[in-house]
Amino acid sequence: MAAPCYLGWDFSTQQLKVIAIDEQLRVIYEDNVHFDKDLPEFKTQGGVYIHSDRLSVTSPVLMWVKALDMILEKMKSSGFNFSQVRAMSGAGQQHGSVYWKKGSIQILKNASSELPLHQSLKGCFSVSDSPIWMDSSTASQCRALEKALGGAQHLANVTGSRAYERFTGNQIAKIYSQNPEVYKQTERISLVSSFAASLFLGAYAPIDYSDGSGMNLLQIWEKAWSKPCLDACAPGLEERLGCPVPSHSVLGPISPYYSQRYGFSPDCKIVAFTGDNPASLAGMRLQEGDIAISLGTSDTLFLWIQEPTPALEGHILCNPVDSQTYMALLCFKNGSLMRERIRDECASGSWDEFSKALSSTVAGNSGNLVPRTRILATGGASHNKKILQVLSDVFNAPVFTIDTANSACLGSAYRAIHGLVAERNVSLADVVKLAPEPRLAVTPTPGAEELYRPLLKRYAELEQKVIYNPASSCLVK
Ligand code: XUL
Repeated sequence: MAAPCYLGWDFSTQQLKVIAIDEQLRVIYEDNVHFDKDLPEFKTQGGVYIHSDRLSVTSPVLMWVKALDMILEKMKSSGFNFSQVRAMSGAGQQHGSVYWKKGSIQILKNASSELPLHQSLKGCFSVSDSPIWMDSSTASQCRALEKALGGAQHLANVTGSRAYERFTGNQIAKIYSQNPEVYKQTERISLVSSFAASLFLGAYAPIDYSDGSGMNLLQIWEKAWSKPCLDACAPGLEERLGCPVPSHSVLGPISPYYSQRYGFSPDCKIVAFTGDNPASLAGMRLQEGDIAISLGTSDTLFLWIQEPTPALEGHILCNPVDSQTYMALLCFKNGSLMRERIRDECASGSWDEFSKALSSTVAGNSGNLVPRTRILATGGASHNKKILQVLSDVFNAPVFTIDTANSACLGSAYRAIHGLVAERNVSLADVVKLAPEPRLAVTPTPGAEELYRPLLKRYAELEQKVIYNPASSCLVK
């Protein structure tokens, strides 16, 4: 019998990625489908459509299904042995939502293994273009939600965040108010993560606590939907969302579609999918006291936290690997776009020039933004040592990287293993003991601290200016 393996998926903004690991946690397979390049028929840019108001941003939901068909075919033609897969989990870009039309559950359940999935599912979505995390078109819904909950701080106390435009409750409220008929025809609303799990399960997958915390709808302490929030967004929302579940839940076996079409074992388990940032927390094996920084399409900073106090900035999410604790998250929406723009404008489009310019710039911003602790870096730009050096100087802490830049994918594969044993009180840390330790990449430049400290105040002022200047799209939190 072939050695068991575990799959981790990442339905991210620009591509679909997969990783397979063996029982020793070694990566034995990696693949991806790039939406713009491999599925040009959808005509996306960076995997998305930016609409004429410049605020609405969506992705075609069928593109995600077709990408799954394509990546599975790629795996099959490269001889990947699907029968080895014991369990899988996955990640999705956070906040995005998928609207299943009435009756779709039957189509999902009975999809013919003779056909690629996207052909069977093409009539299943009441909203063909899913709003995603880059959308910022729901300012009026945000104001209404905060008002209904007695203010921004009160909403944050309940759900972990004040109202944010990309958060799913506000997106649902917009769809309901603009097109109540479409909402009425919708029997189920999934997050990108639970939508992806549904494709494998052949049934509607529940939303997990951790990704569910990015909706402005979940009471993060009680881990149940907040009735006042649901009522403020749209009628009949609770039945359209289903019950949220712990992130480590085993949702069931894989749908027969995959056994018949690709040769998966009918026993292969689907562990709840979660958001990409929560999955990265698992992939980076974050411990209390560590700070993780992910340099991707968005730049995010997150930490494991025991007793959070929700504030008006940033987000508190349920922890994806330990239901008793939380994770704090800060998100800067235009991370890689900003870096690419600076590279193009100031470094003739070359990363080498960009790195040279960085290293010739005198360090200057000793943060003390955070206590000195390990920083773990991941995401595309974490390959660039000069960028890591700036991080190390700003935070005045050593920066470590892990072997893969795909921490959400790897974390999903770890979570697949964890899901099989979590009920026996085995922690994720126990499961991933064998994984290679993060590697020290850079340490702070001596003297950097004194240089950076005075810049903090100026940075905060500039940040406020940019955030409150609607004409600027440089930095949007
Ligand atoms: C987090 C956020 C982004 C997306 C990117 O709040 O909006 O990091 O998860 O996929």
